[in-house]
Amino acid sequence: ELRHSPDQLRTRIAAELERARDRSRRLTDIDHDELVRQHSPLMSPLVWDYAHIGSQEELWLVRDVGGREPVRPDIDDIYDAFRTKRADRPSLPLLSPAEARRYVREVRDKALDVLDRTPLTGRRLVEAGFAFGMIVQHEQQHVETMFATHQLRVGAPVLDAPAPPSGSAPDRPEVHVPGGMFLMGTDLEPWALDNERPAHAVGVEPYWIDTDPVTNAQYAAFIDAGGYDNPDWWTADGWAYKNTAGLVAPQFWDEGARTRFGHVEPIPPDEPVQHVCWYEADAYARWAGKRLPTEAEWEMAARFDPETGRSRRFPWGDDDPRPEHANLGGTYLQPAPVGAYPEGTSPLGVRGLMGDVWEWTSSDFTPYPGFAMFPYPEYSEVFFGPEYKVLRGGSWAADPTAVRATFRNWDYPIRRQIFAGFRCARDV
Ligand code: AVJ
Ligand code: FE
Repeated sequence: ELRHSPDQLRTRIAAELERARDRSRRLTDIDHDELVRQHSPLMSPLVWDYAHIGSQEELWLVRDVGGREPVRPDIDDIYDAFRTKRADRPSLPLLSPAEARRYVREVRDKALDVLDRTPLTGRRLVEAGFAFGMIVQHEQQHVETMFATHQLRVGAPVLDAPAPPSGSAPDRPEVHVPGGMFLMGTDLEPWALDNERPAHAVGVEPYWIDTDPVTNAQYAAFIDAGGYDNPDWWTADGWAYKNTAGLVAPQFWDEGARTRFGHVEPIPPDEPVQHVCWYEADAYARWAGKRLPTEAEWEMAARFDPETGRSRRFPWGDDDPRPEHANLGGTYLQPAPVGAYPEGTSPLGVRGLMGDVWEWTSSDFTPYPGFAMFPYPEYSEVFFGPEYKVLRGGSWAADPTAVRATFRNWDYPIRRQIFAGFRCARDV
């Protein structure tokens, strides 16, 4: 559960570091040219992500927690995400794939040695191993970013996966949530990031929320009804962006088929739609006579237990995610059809909240009351404001260690290459 002895915690951290590395190795175990090429100006070359993972681990675990000598102080700037934007990273003097592999290995050996010698006994975040958890999550977040790069890559497929489990129709299309007070955010999750803290009571008006995320078939009905040609459904910014970018359907759809990791295939009707930007999600919702949920509404639907009045860690309870709970961890390389994870249903009866697709909310990314930046302002504080929208729940590509029902992701409303979809809500 949430409490471990220092030795259990140390074992768990070492295992999670190794699991994260297995995943990032899998996505970088490809030809040299594919690693150094820029597959899209929206993304870094994969070899940048890989060495950046090592560089952050060096900074936080080797230097900061361990107090050790720097391994490669000469490359700090190259792998500083704030210094060079993604489009310009190919022109940096990057480590070669062989050098990057050697570097991340060397850093990992030192980080594991630091882990062995760190007490992990205190109750303060740092002493309780937060920095290790932050670095595990950081690598897993870049694994998801590398999945997005792979999806944008053109050429023969290099990734394959089994088919996801089958789905089931919902009993009812929407769930009524009575509203009231609930506890949003967390003080208890040991690996929760600064923007998820602190826990605070929030009052929510009664609302309806969709039982499932919006499916490909539902989204196709919006397209067929001329949704992309009718400005009534779009905000002014959304309509302008749609026209400039020439949007006519979700990214990677073409003539009733879609391309997924190099495979051209039929579009599964019952799967949550993905690769839509916030503007498209918002327009669909208006066409459907609904709206996007606020992040408080999303979190209440995911966590609130009406019998106890308590907020759970996850829709299914307080257990860490297991494979039967949600489509997480990149197993299937796609969302599962809605209703494929009955054990992940929330107490209110809302399905598919964790995994499958990140869900756009109507909310801007802003700090909770009592927010305290930790451990550095560039993690989330510098992003607060109206230009980013919050996404919840995690995608099929997100690792279970890197999502919680309190986890807040954020991105620009034009972003489409992320594995994002949405569900709708409406007032009572
Ligand atoms: C939380 C997913 C928005 O990818 O920009 C990675 C995570 N922060 N490296 C991002 C992150 C630093 C971040 N998101
Ligand atoms: Fe990063």
